[in-house]
Amino acid sequence: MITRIEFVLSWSFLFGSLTALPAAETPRPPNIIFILSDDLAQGDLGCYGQKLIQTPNIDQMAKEGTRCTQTYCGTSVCAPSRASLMLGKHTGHSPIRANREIGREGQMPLPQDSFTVAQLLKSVGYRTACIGKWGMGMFETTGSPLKLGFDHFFGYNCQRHAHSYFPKYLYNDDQRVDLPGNDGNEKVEGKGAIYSQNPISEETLNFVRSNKDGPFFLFYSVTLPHGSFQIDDQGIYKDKPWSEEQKNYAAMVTRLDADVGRLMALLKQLNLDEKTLVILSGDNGSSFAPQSSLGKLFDQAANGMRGFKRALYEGGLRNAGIIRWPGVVPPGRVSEEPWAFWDFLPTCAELSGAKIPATVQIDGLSIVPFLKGGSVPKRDFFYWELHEGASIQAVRWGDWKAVRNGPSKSIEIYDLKNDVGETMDLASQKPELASKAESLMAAAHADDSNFPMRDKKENKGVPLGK
Ligand SMILES: [Ca+2]
Repeated sequence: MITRIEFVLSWSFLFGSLTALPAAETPRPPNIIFILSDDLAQGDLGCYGQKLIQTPNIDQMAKEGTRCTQTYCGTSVCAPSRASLMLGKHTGHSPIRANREIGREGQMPLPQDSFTVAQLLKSVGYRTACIGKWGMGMFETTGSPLKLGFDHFFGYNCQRHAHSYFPKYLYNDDQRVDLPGNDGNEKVEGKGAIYSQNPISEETLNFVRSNKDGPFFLFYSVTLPHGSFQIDDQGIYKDKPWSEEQKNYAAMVTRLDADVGRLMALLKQLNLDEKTLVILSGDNGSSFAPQSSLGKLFDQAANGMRGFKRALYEGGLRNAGIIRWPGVVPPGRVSEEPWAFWDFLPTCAELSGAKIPATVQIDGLSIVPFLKGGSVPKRDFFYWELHEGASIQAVRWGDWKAVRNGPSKSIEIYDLKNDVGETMDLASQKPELASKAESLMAAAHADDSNFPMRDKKENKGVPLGK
């Protein structure tokens, strides 16, 4: 009879170095941080060409990782864009396809059968937190972040509440935390003792510190630089010959940058750099038009894209996309390959080994090979819709892009390869592409009685800061 020792010895003799390896370790899945900045435009950041606003920490993050020029948000306003990120669905399938106020505080909630990226990661042992702004359902509704996979919440639940950076209260989980000395004024004149980003940024650092042994998922849904354009300290912009609004906006972006820097420094300090995937993006395009006073000063036309927040032209949809994970994501890469928010959930599934339940339908594809230096997955199309005024739709396949600004409007066709500014509508020259776009839109759009297709008004964008 062979003894265990003899067996190991003979195995060792046969396979030599194989048995010299230590017992196989299960690789630990990475920590995942998604920094989602509210209304941050590509053109706000130095690494995308901004000259006047200082963003040294985010620029450094881009140098250490991959900077994407074609990261697409869910759609071009807050709540539906975030829902797409959380659910892995494009807005033809997502249950939230517009910003919808519900009652005095809160927005239309995610429904009970939602399956979020937080639920996915929690299912394999991640600690999860949403810190900043939620906007997809108050705590008593089915859309509460605490019912949808987040162990911890801190910040604003309601989008409208988040218009003030000196709010009278924030939420710690579902409990109100009063902020004495704040006026809660949503106008630019708002004042107070506690700038909301101070406790919010502290909370992100505390969450990382307390979960350093990981794995953790932090959805850092930072409200900066969304309007109202309020800041506690104009810093290096104080003496610039600019309007108060211009100084405040620049200072808000630089404040966002400083807090990203503090978070990156903490990851380094805790030795978590190589264990943590960090993605930074905006939730929709710039909140102001290139021809506005902010747009002119900060040259938001420099990227050549048409449109901004609330439109489905590229300026409303392409966001900053900076991906950092030392040792895995190649440093210094700039990529034009497109990917979209609905890819985040399946990407997290592949990274964590978590299983997406068979009953959950998603539209995204894992971009893990792209993170590691390869290409984005091949796909048939990207699709967006939005129901703020008219029901508007857009679809991209290859380098072709189609926009329809209302169900009875004609389809516009653009060649993104040669016309990123979407200036030349080719629909009359290429009717076969308009037909193709129409069939793709019809295939991607599932009817939802909450968001009937309607021709209400032209999409004109929104006033500053709204
Ligand atoms: Ca937004």
